[in-house]
Amino acid sequence: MPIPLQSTGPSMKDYHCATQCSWCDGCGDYGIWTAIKRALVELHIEPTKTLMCFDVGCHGNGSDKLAGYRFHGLHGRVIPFAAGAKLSNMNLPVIAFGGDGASFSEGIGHFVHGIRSNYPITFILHNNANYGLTTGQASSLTWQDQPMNTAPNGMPEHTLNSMDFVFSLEPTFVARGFSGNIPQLTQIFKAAIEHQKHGFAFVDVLQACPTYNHFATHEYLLEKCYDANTEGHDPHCEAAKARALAMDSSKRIATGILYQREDVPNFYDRLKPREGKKTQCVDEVGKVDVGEFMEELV
Ligand SMILES: Cc1ncc(C[n+]2csc(CCOP(=O)(O)OP(=O)(O)O)c2C)c(N)n1
Repeated sequence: MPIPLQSTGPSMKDYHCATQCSWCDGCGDYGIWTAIKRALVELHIEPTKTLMCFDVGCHGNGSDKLAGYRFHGLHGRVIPFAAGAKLSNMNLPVIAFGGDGASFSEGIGHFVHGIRSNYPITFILHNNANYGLTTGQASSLTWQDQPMNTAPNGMPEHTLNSMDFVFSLEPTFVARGFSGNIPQLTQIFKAAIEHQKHGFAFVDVLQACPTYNHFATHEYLLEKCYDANTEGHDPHCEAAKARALAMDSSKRIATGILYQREDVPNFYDRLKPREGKKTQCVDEVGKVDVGEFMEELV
C-alpha cells in the first residue's frame, strides 16, 4: 500500500506571505519563523484557525511575513492581547511572540501574571539578549559587562536569571530551544501549542543576533546547546530539578521540554461564571445590546 504523499491539512505554502523579510542575514528570527510554520502545518492547523500575536521589535516585524490572523500590538503588551483573545474564544490556538527586551522590562508585569494566572496561551520568547530593533541596547538578559550601544563601557547591571525567575512563578510548561535547530524547535512548538489546554506554555528561544549580539553568537549556541530530552530528562520531574537544569548554563545549555505539568487548571477553567457554558464569550458578545448604555452617554 503506497503511503499518500499529501497530508489533508495545510502546507507551508498556505502560510506563505509575499511581504519581503527585513531581518539581517543570519538572524535567528528566520529559524523561529520557519519552525512555527512547520509546527502549525504538522498540527494541521489552518492559517485562519489560529491567531498569532506579535510584540514590537525585530521579531514583531514578522507579523506581516505570515498568512493568517495576526495581531501586532504595543511594546511589552503582547501577553494581555493574546490572553484576551484566547479567553474570548477557547477554540482558537493563540501564540504570542515577544522579545527579551519587551518581556523582561516594559512588559515584565504582564509576563509575571501570564505565568501565575496560567493563561491558556503559548508564549515564544525571541531571546537575542538585547533590544534589537532599537539597535543594540542592553536588555535585562544582556550579559553583564558586555559593551552595547547604550553601554559602551559594558552593561553595569547583573544579568537577570530568566529561568530562575520563570520557575519562581510556578509555571506549568517551560521549554528552551535554539533558533539554529529547526527540527527540535518545531517539536517544542507543537508541544507548547498543545499545552494550551493546560495553561501557559513558555518557550525560551535562544537566537542569534549577528548585528548586535557578539557574545552569545550562533556558533556559541551551536556548541553549547544540547537536547536534554534525548539524554533522558523527563519534563514531568520535580520543579526543583527542572529549575536547576534550566539555570545551569556553565558548561552546556539544556534545550527541549524542561518542565511540564497537566494537573493545574488553566485560568479559563477556574472562571466560575463560565462553568457549564456551551458557547464562547465571543459568541455571546454579539447578543448584548449596548444601545441603552450608549444612550446614557449622549
Ligand atoms: C513602551 C515602549 N518602550 C520603548 C519602545 C521603543 N522600542 C521599540 S522596539 C524596541 C526594542 C525591542 O527589543 P526586544 O523587545 O528585545 O525585541 P527585538 O527587537 O530584539 O526582537 C524598543 C525599545 C516602544 N515602542 N514602546
